[in-house]
Amino acid sequence: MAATLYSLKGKRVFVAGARGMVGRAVVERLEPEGCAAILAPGRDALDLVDQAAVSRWMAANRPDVVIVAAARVGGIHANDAWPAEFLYDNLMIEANLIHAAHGEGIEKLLFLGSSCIYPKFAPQPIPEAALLTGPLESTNEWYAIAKIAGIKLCQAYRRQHGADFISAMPTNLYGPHDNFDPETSHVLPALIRKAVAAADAGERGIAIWGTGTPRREFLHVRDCADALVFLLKNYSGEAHVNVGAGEDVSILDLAGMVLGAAGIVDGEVRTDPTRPDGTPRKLMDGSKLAAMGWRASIPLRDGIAETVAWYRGNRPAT
Ligand code: GFB
Repeated sequence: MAATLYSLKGKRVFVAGARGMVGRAVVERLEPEGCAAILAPGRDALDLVDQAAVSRWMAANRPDVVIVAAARVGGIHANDAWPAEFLYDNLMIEANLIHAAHGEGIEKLLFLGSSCIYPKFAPQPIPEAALLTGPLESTNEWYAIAKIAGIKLCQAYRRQHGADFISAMPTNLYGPHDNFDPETSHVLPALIRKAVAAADAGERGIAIWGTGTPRREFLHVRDCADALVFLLKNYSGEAHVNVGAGEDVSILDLAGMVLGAAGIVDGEVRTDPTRPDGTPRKLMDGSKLAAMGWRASIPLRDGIAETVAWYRGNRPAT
């Protein structure tokens, strides 16, 4: 592979969203890079929705690199139930950070989006070029539009001001420190919580939302953090880059895998078609990142087993 484009050694790196699942993994992954400082303020120290606070903080702390891993996130129900928060908070967070980064002459910024930016019926696997070629999935169009605006902000500051701002679009992420709340979480933590509860209660199965037929691609958050650091070091360009695992699975099969990991072999999965399915399929075309030399390394089964064990050891006492 060609020499690294941008070294993080000796840099002051600001991880926005450092207390979230992705931010924590990024902070951990940055450790061997020899950064001068990793700046990771929590919400109590810096409210990213507050433009004046973000500008002040950025001027006072002068990072060299900004990683925008902060966002209001949630599963299909949370997206559908709170469109105002998902649109407003995400627009404010990214606009505040990207604008302030430009104002302070930051050397490099990485913006994190989501695979839901693509049209509901995009070709599979989804190439980066599918962006803005068709209507979005209605349950998460608020979040998707905010994330599309973030990509465009990075492109606009690059075009107009020559800023080295890049965007990465990860697929559905999972791992330790995820949100396991049954109503607001994504599918994988929700299924882990249900399967562990069933195993603890000596039950043989779980109920899932929707028909179980949608297919999703899952990437372990450590793989995602590794890809983000890889992109910071090796990529500079206007186009966003997909970050995926390369394989997808039906929700029904996923439920079987989670049940097995929780210790329920050949368990029963009850579907609930009154709850939404969302996008039928969302498999990323990861060939652009693969051509640069990066591939995911944590198999889904191993990642699920690890996350089940993490949840068992870290869930709040009831
Ligand atoms: O992960 P998830 O909430 O979001 O749901 P999306 C994925 C699929 O799993 C849907 C089904 O078909 C759900 O109906 N599912 C089955 C469940 N059981 C459950 C359950 O107990 N909880 C949940 N949450 N789902 C999100 C977007 O879409 O993906 C976000 O809404 C973001 O904006 C994220 O982009 C990555 O994959 O459908």
